[in-house]
Amino acid sequence: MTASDVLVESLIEWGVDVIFGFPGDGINGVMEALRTHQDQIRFVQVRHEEAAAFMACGYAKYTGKLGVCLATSGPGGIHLLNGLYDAKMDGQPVLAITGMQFHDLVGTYTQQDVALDRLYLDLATYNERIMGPTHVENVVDLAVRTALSYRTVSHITFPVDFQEMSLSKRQRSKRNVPHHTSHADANGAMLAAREDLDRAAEILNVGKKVAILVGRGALDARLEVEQAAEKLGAPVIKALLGKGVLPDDSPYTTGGIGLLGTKPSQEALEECDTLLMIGSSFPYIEYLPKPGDAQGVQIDMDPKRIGLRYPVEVGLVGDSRAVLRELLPRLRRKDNRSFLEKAQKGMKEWWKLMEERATRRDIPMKPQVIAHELGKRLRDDAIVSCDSGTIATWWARHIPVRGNQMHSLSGTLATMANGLPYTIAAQIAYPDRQCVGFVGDGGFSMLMADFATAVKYQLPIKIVIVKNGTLGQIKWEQMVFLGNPEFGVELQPIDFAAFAHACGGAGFTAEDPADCGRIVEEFLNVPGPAVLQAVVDPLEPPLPAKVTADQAIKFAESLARGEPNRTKIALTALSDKVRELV
Ligand SMILES: Cc1cc2nc3c(=O)[nH]c(=O)nc-3n(C[C@H](O)[C@H](O)[C@H](O)COP(=O)(O)OP(=O)(O)OC[C@H]3O[C@@H](n4cnc5c(N)ncnc54)[C@H](O)[C@@H]3O)c2cc1C
Ligand SMILES: Cc1ncc(C[n+]2csc(CCOP(=O)(O)OP(=O)(O)O)c2C)c(N)n1
Ligand SMILES: [Mg+2]
Repeated sequence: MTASDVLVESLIEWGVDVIFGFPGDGINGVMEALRTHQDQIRFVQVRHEEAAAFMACGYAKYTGKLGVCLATSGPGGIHLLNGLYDAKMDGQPVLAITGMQFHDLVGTYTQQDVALDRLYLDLATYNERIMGPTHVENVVDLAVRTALSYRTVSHITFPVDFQEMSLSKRQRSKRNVPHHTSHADANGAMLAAREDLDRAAEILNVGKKVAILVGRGALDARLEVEQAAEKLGAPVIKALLGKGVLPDDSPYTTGGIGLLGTKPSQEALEECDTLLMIGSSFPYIEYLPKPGDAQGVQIDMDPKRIGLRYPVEVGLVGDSRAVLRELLPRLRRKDNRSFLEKAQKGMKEWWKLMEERATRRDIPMKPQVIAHELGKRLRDDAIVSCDSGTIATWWARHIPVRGNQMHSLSGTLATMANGLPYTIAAQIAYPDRQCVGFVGDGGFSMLMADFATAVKYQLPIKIVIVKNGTLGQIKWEQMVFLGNPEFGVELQPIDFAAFAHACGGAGFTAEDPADCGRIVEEFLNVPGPAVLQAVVDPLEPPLPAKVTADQAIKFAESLARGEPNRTKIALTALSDKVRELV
């Protein structure tokens, strides 16, 4: 038995059945153990290690289980970094396994001699270098347990000569008793103190206009959130990673908040006298009530995060569902429903506005049209992964959550390029669910080679690429936040449908709103992996629900200072809401 066998068998005992990675001479000992255990653990070979790390993160997000990725020494381990930071910042349990040079050549300027454990110091909560074959078992157990219990990233780096060393050849140190660690599950049952629950209930019962802000920490508490909203007559505002907490046809939710949020969400937060935050670290604090304007209660599993974004009166530490179950019997049903009713009325108008924007017949097609045509055709079990860009706005607003769909993107890191790998990971975790990516032309092209991975493993993923020929989000930021003309954002066009064909998948193109729905239908029903490029108007601005005077002034300045597309933008944007302000 080799040290790598110990590693792989420990992972199998922890219930790991898939590893995303890319081989190399620094990790070939582990590759051999994966080869000999392939009936119990699947190795998914990617085309770029960054994609493997995103896949591990997406896998963790959609299953709640540990995601595992693997890379060789030096460059391989370096490539993993962005995806691993995505996992760390969105609180996902991921284990990274990397190779290292021969243990007695480390630190000698030998080839690929990168001290990955030192490189990962800021990243990994558990971060160890294997010191010999008998070290493996202890290190793997603690790495896995740390990632799972702290919902974070662990890293093991493994000198290549140790990887293939036989256990019997190596003497165990005197104090290392064999098999002294364990894989026993240990799910924390942290629950808020009774007096804190009583105080929280008091605040919520007194409040006249209670707003609830939910995030990804409430994804498993849909029923309890609904019950709290019903009792408190409170609109439920969803931070982006909490998009799936309530379906968008729930009478309680006002949808998203922030730049890509809804007007009723913003108004509810502006007007509430009491705020209940459940499993959210929503970072745009300018959208929260002004400190002191509302009484605050916060439920969060992580005690460090209580009072992080809003000065709450009471913090309830624990799992959202467990805490809400304790809190609900303490809440009285409010007779006055006017705050919720106002939000519901606002949402009727909001959905009407969204429908108007998404059913326009202009050519070039508006990006909202493709989101809308896709959203209404998705199955109730769809898993939708988005990327960073203006696509996030179209997805947030025009792809409503239905049934038991799951939706995610890179939230706190807000990186591009995760959409495709997340979709691949979702399809591997759930072979029978509909797995769809909604990405930009910039983000997709960063890791597009991994579309071939979907073809290789016959994963019927569906990737919608919103092709606007530009890094749209940045273009608008240059104009609206800084008042500058766009610069450095144009993209050399790629025919993504032809690319999909070249990889062995199916490729579709939609350009005209008149047949967009039919093409989306055909695309979703094609059996294997497919790409649909939707050619859209690059000049459609992702407008905030309420445009501020400063944004409007900056926007006007950018046009005046020589924005190259100013005439066309004036025609597009000025015909829209911005005209009122510029
Ligand atoms: C292009 C782009 C634009 C964006 N624009 C917006 C925007 O306009 N609006 C927006 O909302 N977001 C936006 N985001 C995302 C944003 O950056 C944040 O990632 C997101 O708002 C955070 O959502 P969250 O609060 O659900 O998750 P997090 O910030 O990750 O917070 C989750 C919280 O839940 C806690 N938790 C976890 N599990 C549990 C549990 N079981 N029980 C209790 N607590 C738990 C965690 O400790 C954490 O405090 C954007 C992202 C991109 C890429
Ligand atoms: C790795 C990375 N690089 C740069 C950025 C900054 N950024 C955010 S959105 C964006 C543009 C995305 O362009 P595209 O994928 O085409 O989507 P669009 O905005 O056009 O819809 C950029 C460059 C980022 N978030 N991540
Ligand atoms: Mg783009």
